[in-house]
Amino acid sequence: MAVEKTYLMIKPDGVRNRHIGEIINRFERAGLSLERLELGLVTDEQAKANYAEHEGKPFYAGLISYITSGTVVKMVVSGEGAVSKCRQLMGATDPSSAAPGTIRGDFGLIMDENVIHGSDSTESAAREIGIFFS
Ligand code: D4T
Repeated sequence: MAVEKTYLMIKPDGVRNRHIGEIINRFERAGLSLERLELGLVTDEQAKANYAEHEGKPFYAGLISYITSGTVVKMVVSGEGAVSKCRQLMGATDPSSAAPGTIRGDFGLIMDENVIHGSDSTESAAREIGIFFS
């Protein structure tokens, strides 16, 4: 499998609930490497660029205000098959259907605040790394 880079972001609820260490530990234990790591806020511009595909949907405004509401952890992680490996570790988008043992299954409660974001393809990863680490 090819070595890939992916963009991950611990969302405001994950930071507020003090899950940063545990989440990063899971990626490292899975054999992935941290390439970039930054604590900070997401600007309105970055949020809109990252979630452009959801513009116009009923949950869009809430999504933008939520992701810009507090400190996040921005990360670039690399490793063999990093994109799909990270999505597996994260679990389903909706925490109520995410499997136990996944990050969202263990730490998430509701869809609107689902702990972590991860790129869904190598193309999205390149785009998102450009948005958050330009
Ligand atoms: P992200 O992009 O945050 O990693 O999530 P996913 O890739 O797993 O899921 P997504 O793009 O479909 O959703 C983005 C973000 O919007 C929230 N959301 C989503 C929501 O609040 N209501 C909804 O109905 C959907 C589909 C949760 C994640």
